Amino acid sequence: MTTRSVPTRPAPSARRRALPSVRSVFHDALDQQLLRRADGIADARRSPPDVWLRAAAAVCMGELERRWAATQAEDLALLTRKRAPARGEAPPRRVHYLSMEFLMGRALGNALAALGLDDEFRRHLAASKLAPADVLERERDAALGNGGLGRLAACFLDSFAMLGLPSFGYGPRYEYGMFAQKIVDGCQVEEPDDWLRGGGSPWEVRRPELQYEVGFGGRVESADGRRRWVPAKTVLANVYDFIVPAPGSERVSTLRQWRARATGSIDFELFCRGEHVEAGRERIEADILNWVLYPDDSTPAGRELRLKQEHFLVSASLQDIVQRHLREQGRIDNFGDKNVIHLNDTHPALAPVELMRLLIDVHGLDWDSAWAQTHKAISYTNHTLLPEALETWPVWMFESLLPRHLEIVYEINHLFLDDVRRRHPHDHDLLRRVSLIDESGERRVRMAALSIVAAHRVNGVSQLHSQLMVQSIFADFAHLFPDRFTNVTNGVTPRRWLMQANPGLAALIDEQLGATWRRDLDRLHKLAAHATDRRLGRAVMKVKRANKLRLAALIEREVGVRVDPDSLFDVQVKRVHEYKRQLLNLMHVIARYHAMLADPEADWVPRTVILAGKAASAYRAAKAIVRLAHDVAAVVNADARLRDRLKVVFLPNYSVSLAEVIMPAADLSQQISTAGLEASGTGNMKFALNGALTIGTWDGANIEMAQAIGEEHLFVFGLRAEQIAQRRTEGYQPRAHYEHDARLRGVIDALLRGDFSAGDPGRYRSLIEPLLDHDRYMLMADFDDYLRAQREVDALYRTPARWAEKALRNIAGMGHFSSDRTVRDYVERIWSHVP
Ligand code: 26Q
Repeated sequence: MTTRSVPTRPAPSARRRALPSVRSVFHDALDQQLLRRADGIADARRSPPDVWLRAAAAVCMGELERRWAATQAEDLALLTRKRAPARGEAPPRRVHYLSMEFLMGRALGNALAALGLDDEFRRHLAASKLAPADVLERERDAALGNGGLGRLAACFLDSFAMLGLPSFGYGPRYEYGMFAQKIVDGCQVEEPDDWLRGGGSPWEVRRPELQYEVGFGGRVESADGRRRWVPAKTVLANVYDFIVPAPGSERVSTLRQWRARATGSIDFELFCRGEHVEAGRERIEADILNWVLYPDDSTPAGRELRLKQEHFLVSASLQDIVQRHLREQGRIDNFGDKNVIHLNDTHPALAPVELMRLLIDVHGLDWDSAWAQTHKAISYTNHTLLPEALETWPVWMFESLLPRHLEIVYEINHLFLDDVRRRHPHDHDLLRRVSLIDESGERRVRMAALSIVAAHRVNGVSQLHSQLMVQSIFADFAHLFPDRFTNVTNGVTPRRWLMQANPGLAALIDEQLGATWRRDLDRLHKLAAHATDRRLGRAVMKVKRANKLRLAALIEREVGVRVDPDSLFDVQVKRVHEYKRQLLNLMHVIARYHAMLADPEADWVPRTVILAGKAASAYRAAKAIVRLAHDVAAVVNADARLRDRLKVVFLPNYSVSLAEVIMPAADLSQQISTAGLEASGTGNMKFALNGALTIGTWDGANIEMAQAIGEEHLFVFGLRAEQIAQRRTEGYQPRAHYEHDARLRGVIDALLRGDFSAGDPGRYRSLIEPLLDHDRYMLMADFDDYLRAQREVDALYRTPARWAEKALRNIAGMGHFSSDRTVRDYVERIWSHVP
């Protein structure tokens, strides 16, 4: 076993280059764009901020492309150098991060900061009487992801650039990203997110010289003892690169996105017969692959189009990787020594199968050599323990779409099960449980089993999650391959989530510590020594108040509710899912409402409860929760007896850019999932990094945050994962909580009576009644302790100096949760490891 490292430092020559040319070009490019606007018809339709946006992006692109070429040249030199590695030094590998999702958000702010052009930009705009935000906010989010998993991939690209890691991200170029959420009469309505309209993204670099064919369907032939796939249909895969820079690094990282195109043109004969739609069928079929990002409702629909999309991503990416490898190395038999292929969940789990097919059928390796290279290259991250969320595909569908791939899956399974049988000769049930084919009903291919067998490393995303993973869903595999499983706790990029989103706080930290924390987030720990400094505490709260004013203005603009910036901003923003328990949050709001009405003269701490998040379109309970948030808000916000001391706001269309405004303005961060179910969470990190205090369960990364910050500086409540499991085995009876707790009874009765149903009493029956019988996510069990923790929150908020001290301790503890650290951990524990 050898340990090899992936280099993560930019070459010194790259660091020295300065940027005078960019600055001078800046002015000219802007002027040109503005002139064209005056003259041109197309540009006349754009507003000045839109013109500035395109102009600034164009200027950045010039420099980004230069850096991209330099980065590629350096990587090439590094990966092809002839010199043998010195003792202890390791041969380099390139990391390929395959993901169906990259939730990038906006790019201009990041690019300007990374290229050191933000001051210049501000000065130019000032002359036109514009603020940077006027322009930055015109950019549409690239929302090609659902939530945490997709945003994590985007944070990793940022850290790849920062660390100078030779790498490529690979993803699909969806024409419609995460749907836009509209609220109509309190209900979520989904609208397509046409993010490319009006001229497309200014950040894409089309690379026409690269093009691959991706096959579907057909049959498998044998010739000269070799198997050969003859697809029934092929589509072309075209490349759109997205370049990601980082401040203080000349190195950039790349997101390579694939777009499907028809191989042929229209069927002219059909066209001439007037059958226009039929004539264009091939083009439309190819196009459909690019249309939409599938929503995560944690119950994969198993739709054929999704499998096609996954295969399209994987096949195009692997052809690109193999071709680059051959160009650089001139041989295929060292593929796994030079390349990492990382699977972001099982969505790209066809990668090992496609790689085997390419190595054997196309490049002539024998099975064993191909498998050795594949196993060296593949690693896999799991992001969920919910068994119903594990991806499987019906064998018949797999076979009709990917016949050769199914043969390879069968052969991998055959060899794997032979090995298991040898090691556990009498355990027939074990074979059934670990088989890559689920034979319990309709035969299905298990993508997680495939990923584990193929990968040399499998990781979870927080300590608890990684531990539960090997004890629960993957227990059999962990016994078979004890060394394969590891943990890498998630992180977030401090560039976007602190420096860019909260420049006021960043400047304050600079004043206190100097600027070195910007390159090494661990240095934030030095703030702890100043946590009781009253002046600093006041300064932190002053920045917070300015951020709250900004959010308050946004709230008034978006939903027409006026909120008190001096109230406690209590925030829960994330995908809406039952296990995340937005309903528990609303139950607290109702209990508080009842308590305030019962004692209106008491000295209540004013609160603004802010929620945002999307529900998957087919997920009825989640949609009901969104509606309930609106119904509760309508009642509470209109009740004059509260004298504005409680407000509830649901902000529609949660997105990366909305998060950038919300996170810096939060006082309280709600991270209240049922313990054991939130793999990690990353919103929790963004909040704490911005000085919010967490009210949370002992779950996911909350635990490690509590350990880093000091448990006494968070509001921890609720059953722990092992207690949850114990309750379930004992026979959990939620109704007993209802019977014993008058406040809980008050809340449930009010919901069932229709107090929050606008004259439609049955509206929430199907959401609430199950709480009394099964309460799968144990809201009833945690309700009392949640209210206790909420009282502690109120008590602390009454003493601003103590609150500020804790806010500082939270920030100080967050150094560990930079995605730079996460990526270093991946390099060390996973990507440097060659079995
Ligand atoms: C699968 C098949 C078909 C259609 C959709 C999907 C699908 C898509 C997205 C399934 C799951 C997802 C997304 C999962 C996700 O975001 N998980 C989150 O990952 C974060 C990063 O590791 C964690 O912090 C969160 O705890 C976890 O919920």
